[in-house]
Amino acid sequence: MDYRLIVFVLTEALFNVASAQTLQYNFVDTPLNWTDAQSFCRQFYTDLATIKNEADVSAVVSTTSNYTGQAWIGLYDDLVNSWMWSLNDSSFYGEGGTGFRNWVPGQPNNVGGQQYCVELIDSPLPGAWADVECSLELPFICYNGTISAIASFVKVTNISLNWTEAQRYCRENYVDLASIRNETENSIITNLADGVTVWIGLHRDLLWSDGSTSLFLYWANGQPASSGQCVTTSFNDSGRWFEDNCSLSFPLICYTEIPPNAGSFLSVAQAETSISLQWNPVNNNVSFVLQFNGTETNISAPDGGGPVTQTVSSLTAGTEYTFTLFSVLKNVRSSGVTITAVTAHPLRYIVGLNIRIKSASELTPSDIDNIKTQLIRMSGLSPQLLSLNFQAV
Ligand SMILES: [Ca+2]
Repeated sequence: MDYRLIVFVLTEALFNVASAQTLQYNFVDTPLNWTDAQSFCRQFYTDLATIKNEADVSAVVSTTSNYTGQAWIGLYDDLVNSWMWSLNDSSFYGEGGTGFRNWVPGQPNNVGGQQYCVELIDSPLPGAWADVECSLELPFICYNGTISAIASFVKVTNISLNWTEAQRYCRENYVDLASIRNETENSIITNLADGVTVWIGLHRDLLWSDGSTSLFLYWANGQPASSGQCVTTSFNDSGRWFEDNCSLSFPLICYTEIPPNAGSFLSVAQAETSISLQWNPVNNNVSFVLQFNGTETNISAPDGGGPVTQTVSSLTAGTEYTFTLFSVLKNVRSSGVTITAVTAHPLRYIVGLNIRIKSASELTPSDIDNIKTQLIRMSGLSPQLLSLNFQAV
């Protein structure tokens, strides 16, 4: 058990390092509204900045040294499309089953900028829904599995919990907080609540422009404060975040994804004038640049995956060459991986010598070494004698 814990922690640390190295942030000093900023980043980089940890915050802050205002990042608040159910089980919902809504007219309205959870109210419209702060303490309805295709729900009214605690309670004691797929289930739960306002499983998170699901948040003091549905990073507040009106114009932070290096880059064959190289694409990368002797060659991986093989020819025999291979994604290169390989030495001479050995006994290793030394001296060969064969005559 201890081992597992250590392995997990190490893996997490390694992953963070890796993720910090695969994003490169770029400060764009052209004020745009958030939507145009998103389009700009998607056209010229990968997307508006996603920030997943404090190392990313530091990397963003260090993109410019002479700007002290705010700049758009990829985080935004979508009041319509970001609602999701606590119970994540596609077989439960079927086609369209996650889309049922029964909002009170005018809701969701995100008053105060922090209404991320949903209550089912008792009045004035019994069974209608409203978005409220998740920190409210309310009774709640749990889902307790499906029997003969009928969902079963349990009312918990003897305790009032905030939404997150209610979710944990339902998951520990039943299945999850209640999901509502249609009018019928909404009526069942409204009757079960019996005049009490209760939590249901609907909630939402802020969204990242690139679809990342990071839960890391780095709000400035007093934020979020319903001051807008798009998010800036503030260069004079250690990179902390502010909600701002999406139509305001700010500079922007884009990021570029740096592709991973190819794996297992090695030389698989060496002839006198050619060297064959092989590597494995990582993350479905198909474009590579091979650099050697001051030249660069663009290489596309063949369809169907598997290792890529490239033979470099017109080389000089017996010579060491250095090869650097880059993966390329959207014109951005990986850090590169370098190997050296030597072309085959030419076969220069074959020497045959007849030596009479005056001994009937078997040769010892030291006898053989003596013979090698004498051969080298007699023939003028360099001391790279690879094999020695004896033949009785
Ligand atoms: Ca509300």
